[in-house]
Amino acid sequence: MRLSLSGRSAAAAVIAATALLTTSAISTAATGSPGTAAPQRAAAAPDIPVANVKAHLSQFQSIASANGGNRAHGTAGYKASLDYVKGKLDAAGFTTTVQQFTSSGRTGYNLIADWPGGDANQVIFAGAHLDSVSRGAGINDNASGSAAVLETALAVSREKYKPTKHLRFAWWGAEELGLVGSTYHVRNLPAAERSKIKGYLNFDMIGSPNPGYFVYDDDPTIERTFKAYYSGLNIGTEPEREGDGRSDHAPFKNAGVPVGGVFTGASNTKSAAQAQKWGGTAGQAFDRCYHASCDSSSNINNTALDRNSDAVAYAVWGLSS
Ligand code: DTR
Ligand code: CA
Ligand code: ZN
Ligand code: ZN
Repeated sequence: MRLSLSGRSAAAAVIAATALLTTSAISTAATGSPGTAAPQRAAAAPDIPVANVKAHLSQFQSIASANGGNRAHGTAGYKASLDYVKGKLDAAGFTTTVQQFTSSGRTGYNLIADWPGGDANQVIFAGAHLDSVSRGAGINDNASGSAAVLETALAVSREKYKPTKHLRFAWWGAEELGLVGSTYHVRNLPAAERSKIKGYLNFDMIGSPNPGYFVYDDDPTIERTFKAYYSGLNIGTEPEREGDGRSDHAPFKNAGVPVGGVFTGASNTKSAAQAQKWGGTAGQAFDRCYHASCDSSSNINNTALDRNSDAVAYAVWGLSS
């Protein structure tokens, strides 16, 4: 079913129907046998206000500007970013845990936030790395993913959402040093806890200034969820190829956890065909400020950020209801 961009009620119908299909599919994928319970009507995800996401980006930019221009692992800018996110989540009723580790002789931190309730044996987990490179503020890479996951978690609280599955969110440290924080987390999960994670959703660079719309082609159920969302917007997507294994979903995938996510592109160049499909500028990088000092507040495409923030919520609701 193809929808125009308008027609929110029609989109809501697609979302509810797709989530219903997706929910039963993921329970099949997780258990290896058809789900026995009658599929319930999935709750439709709320719109994530892009203004709220942008406000988080502005906070992350201010934090970088006040701390030597970056939010890199082991710096005051990183710890201030983590404290900002934790403060919002604590106030919204999440159970937060700060997980400490050492990398390159410096202390690193992961922030894990659990939304109370839901089946503890079926966890839907969404994450983003919170650290930047030392060269800059890291607004697209990866304040964009961090802010979208934060605002989705806050929407869960605002909606007083009661999902069937348990919801967990994470903001990873030291991704730029080699997926250090997420690897530390997965390695320290008992196997019994790891097997409860029915999906890990990763969001790393989701607001690139010359955006593409890429969907991770790892777990098919999660991939179908994101593709259904974009088809509801009449946006064609492509499989994410630029970075297979180059972000925080990799340790989860290597441990046998179903993973997925969306991505708007880094230093690869947008082709003429992609520009035809998605707009933007052919022959230029998706993000010409990748890992550069110009990855600041102006290095974001608001439409892509809005669409992908809503994609985070769509997948979190669709896979957990
Ligand atoms: N690892 C990210 C950038 C990156 C490059 N390719 C992909 C593909 C999917 C997600 C992220 C990425 C970083 O530099 O933080
Ligand atoms: Ca939105
Ligand atoms: Zn990076
Ligand atoms: Zn990144």
